[in-house]
Amino acid sequence: MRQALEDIFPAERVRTSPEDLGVWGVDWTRSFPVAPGAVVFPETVEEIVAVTRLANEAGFALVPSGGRTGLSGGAVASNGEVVVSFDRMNRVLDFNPVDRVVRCEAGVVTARLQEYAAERGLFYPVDFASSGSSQVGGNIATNAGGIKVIRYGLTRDWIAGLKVVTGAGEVLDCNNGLVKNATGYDLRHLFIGAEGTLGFVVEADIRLLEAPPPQRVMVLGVERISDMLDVLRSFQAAVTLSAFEFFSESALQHVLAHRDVPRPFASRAPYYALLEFDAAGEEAALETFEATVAAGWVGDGVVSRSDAQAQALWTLREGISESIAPRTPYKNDLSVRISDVPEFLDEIDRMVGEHYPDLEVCWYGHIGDGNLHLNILKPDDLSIDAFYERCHRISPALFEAVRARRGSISAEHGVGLLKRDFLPFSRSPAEIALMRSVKRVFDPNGVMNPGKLLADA
Ligand code: 2HG
Ligand code: ZN
Repeated sequence: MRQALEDIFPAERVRTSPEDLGVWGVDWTRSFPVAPGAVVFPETVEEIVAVTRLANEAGFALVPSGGRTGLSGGAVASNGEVVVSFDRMNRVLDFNPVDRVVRCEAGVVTARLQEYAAERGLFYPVDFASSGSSQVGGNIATNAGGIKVIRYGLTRDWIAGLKVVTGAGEVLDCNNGLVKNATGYDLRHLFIGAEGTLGFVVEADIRLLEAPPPQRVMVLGVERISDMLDVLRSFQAAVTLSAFEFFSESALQHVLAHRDVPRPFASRAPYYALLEFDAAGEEAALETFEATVAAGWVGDGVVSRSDAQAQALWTLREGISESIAPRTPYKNDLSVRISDVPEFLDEIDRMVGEHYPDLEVCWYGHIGDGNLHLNILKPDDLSIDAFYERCHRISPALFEAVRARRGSISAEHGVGLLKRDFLPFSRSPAEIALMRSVKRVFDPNGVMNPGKLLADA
């Protein structure tokens, strides 16, 4: 295989050392075997076409690899696959200020795209804690969401065009940055969220928008989760929200132990809401805060007085995932309709409490989008395998509760390997059969990220 790969790539861009395979063969998950056959670093679309054709002829599999910040194993190579890293395809190719569209290669790091926009007085609004490492190709492959979805939507909403290489090695230019295009099936949207199972996203046309006005961040202590939506509704009526997030006291304690940031205020609450809104609405926000206190929904609160304080408040939310990572959590990324969130959260919280009274549960997430991250933390004296085995016993009941509310078993992290066997809880047999048929159209020999999203047929 190495020889055939070296016919396409210079030797230094084909790596097979155990150290390199260990780095590029895995994402932020830690529960899957890591065993790629090689890692290659293309620099051109032609090289990606060539390696895809080779995979079809020689019968090996390919795993597309971006910033490897995924949490569902979508970029893990466990079976001798060739990992195709986009680390060297990280150029911004073009920017048109009239269209406000930037064309970039898939390996551009999300934070770099955000900076590129800011340098032009514009804004790329998709944002999350891992934006300093994640790449736009990976964001597109998972239709990444993050912390500003309530105002700006998902990655999908900002993609004006895609260049892809299909699993058969064909290059497609989908939508070409157009605003309007009524010419039939929009193949671009099939590749967004496909987790690399149909082909490679190699370039993207990404829309930017005008820079937002100054923002304020507010953190509120909320006594009952059932009051969270009343708080959301009150603020939605008063200010223009850019974010409405939540976290539990237990999640907060991990960030405080891990990062050099203070508590938002002295008093404790079981839950906290974090809001970001246009600064012009500050007075209205303070009045709304008083009203939510008077209603008994909110105990205490704080509003940012400086950018540094806003950042420190955001750290309380964005720092959670990293601060609990050493406890190798059993992770879930669930969504239900926003109106169903309080009952759903109560139901799951009760279920977890009954089954695992001895385990620590951290709740946080994008509650304003109906997206909850449930993390159960491993006790130090339990092995990782024994812990996951214990947690997985509850997965069917958990996902049954999701199905009962017609929710999603993966709101934003993707299905990958982690949620693959549970896909039928969110998608019908007819849908899954159609997804398989779509995969066969674009990837007839099944070389693209096999075993991810859909179990091998
Ligand atoms: C977040 O919202 C990320 O912080 C990570 O989606 C969630 O670690 C998680 O479960
Ligand atoms: Zn999230």
